[in-house]
Amino acid sequence: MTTWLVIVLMVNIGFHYMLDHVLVNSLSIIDTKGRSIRNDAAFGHDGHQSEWDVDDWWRQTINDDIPVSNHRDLDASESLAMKTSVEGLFNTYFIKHVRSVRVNNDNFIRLKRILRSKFQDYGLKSGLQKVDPRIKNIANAGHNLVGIYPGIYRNDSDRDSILVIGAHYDTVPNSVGIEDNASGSVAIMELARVLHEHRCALNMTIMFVLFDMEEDGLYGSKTFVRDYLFPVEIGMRHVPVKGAIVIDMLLEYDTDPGSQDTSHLGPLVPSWRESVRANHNRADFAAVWARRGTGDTALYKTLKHNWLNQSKYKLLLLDPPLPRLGRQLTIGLNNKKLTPYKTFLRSDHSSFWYPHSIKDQSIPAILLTDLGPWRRRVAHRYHSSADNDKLLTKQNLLFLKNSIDSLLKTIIDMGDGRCHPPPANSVEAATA
Ligand SMILES: *[C@@H]1O[C@H](CO)[C@@H](O)[C@H](O)[C@H]1NC(C)=O
Ligand SMILES: *[C@@H]1O[C@H](CO)[C@@H](O)[C@H](O)[C@H]1NC(C)=O
Ligand SMILES: *[C@@H]1O[C@H](CO)[C@@H](O)[C@H](O)[C@H]1NC(C)=O
Ligand SMILES: *[C@H]1O[C@H](CO)[C@@H](O)[C@H](O)[C@H]1NC(C)=O
Repeated sequence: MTTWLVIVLMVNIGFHYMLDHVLVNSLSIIDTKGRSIRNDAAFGHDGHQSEWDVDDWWRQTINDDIPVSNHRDLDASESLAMKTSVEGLFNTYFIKHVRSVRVNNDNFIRLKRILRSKFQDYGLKSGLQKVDPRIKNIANAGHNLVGIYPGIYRNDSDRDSILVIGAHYDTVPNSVGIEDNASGSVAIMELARVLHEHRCALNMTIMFVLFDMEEDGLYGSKTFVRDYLFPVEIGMRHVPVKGAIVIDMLLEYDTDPGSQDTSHLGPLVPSWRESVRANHNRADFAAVWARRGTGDTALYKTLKHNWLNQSKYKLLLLDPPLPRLGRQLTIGLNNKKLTPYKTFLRSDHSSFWYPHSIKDQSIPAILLTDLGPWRRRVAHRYHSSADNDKLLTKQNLLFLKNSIDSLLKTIIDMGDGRCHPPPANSVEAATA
């Protein structure tokens, strides 16, 4: 989660009414008039699409300046860990290093190469999209790692659609960021692996993205939405985006009464506070952040419908009354009433809510999170060196696994998936 914010809220009640009925049942992209965005004009293209080639566009927009790792980068123990446990995923990729373009960049580059080659092993079309920070004192570029799991209609843009599943893989400079946000990154790698291993045929394309530079101001996700998702997939290929599920911190689970603090978010979403209170303030749930009355709600409902073991692992909605479309989110920190709600913009999902320079459009997007910064055992570790492997308890790993399984079920449900048993020699993911 980032504490940095450029996005400013703006009140513009005038836009609200016309969207209500349009958005509730819609998971596709809408503009301020409630139309699906299918016209080139919005993107400055002339509408001719006969000659373009997806691979060409991929080459132009997704930078390949860090090559795939050769497999020597992965030693045998790492590969084994990969195959046998969710905990192994943390060990393989994330435990050892701070991941920030501000420090240790060589290690981070090495990790980027390894993860990219893993995406390729999983049959994903993968690439690293350069993120130009343009911030003082950052010498190194960031890279979003994109991996596309093609749906059966990937080459037929009239029938294809896209679901983005994203998480940031960078950390603040002083932390290995096990919670924040290796946990979300692990979920991405595992979802990709399992879809591949089960040869799932989906009627929509899944775009897995590991965002860089979240901690520097959501730069990675902004770059992805602005420079790739909108101009290429929506503008050129005309493929509707069903939504984005962003995972940021998804590890901490605590059944002790009083383990969930509601003092910060509670006043903003009283209905959520009530349900937590009724459960003696236990931190035994995953949370979804969504804009009330938008396509976000439908995404949440689909996730909830597919959520596993709900009596043990709850899924709770926080849906503050935020302005709904991009432009409405752009002004308004000035408005004192809305200022407290800015906290709901502090991860990569808000780059889809407010697609940066494409002012009137918005993509349904939800954040899936454990609310770590407001959870007893995490609060004092947040953004510090104490966000480390001590959080990899069996209880936490089982919670993460349940979330990954639930996300998988959601993806297969949304894409009407047909999956196969894995090959006999593979090992199913299991937690320690
Ligand atoms: C789409 O077309 C490309 C190039 O012809 C091909 O390699 C790929 O397998 C096709 N993908 C699907 C999902 O049909
Ligand atoms: C969670 O649900 C799955 C699928 O229904 C089941 O196999 C598993 O045993 C459950 N786990 C727990 C901890 O209840
Ligand atoms: C894909 O599957 C979903 C869920 O069954 C269905 O609603 C949708 O119409 C299907 N889309 C296509 C293009 O077949
Ligand atoms: C994920 O990690 C970063 C810090 O490493 C943090 O700024 C961001 O707020 C985290 N996301 C959530 C949902 O906490």
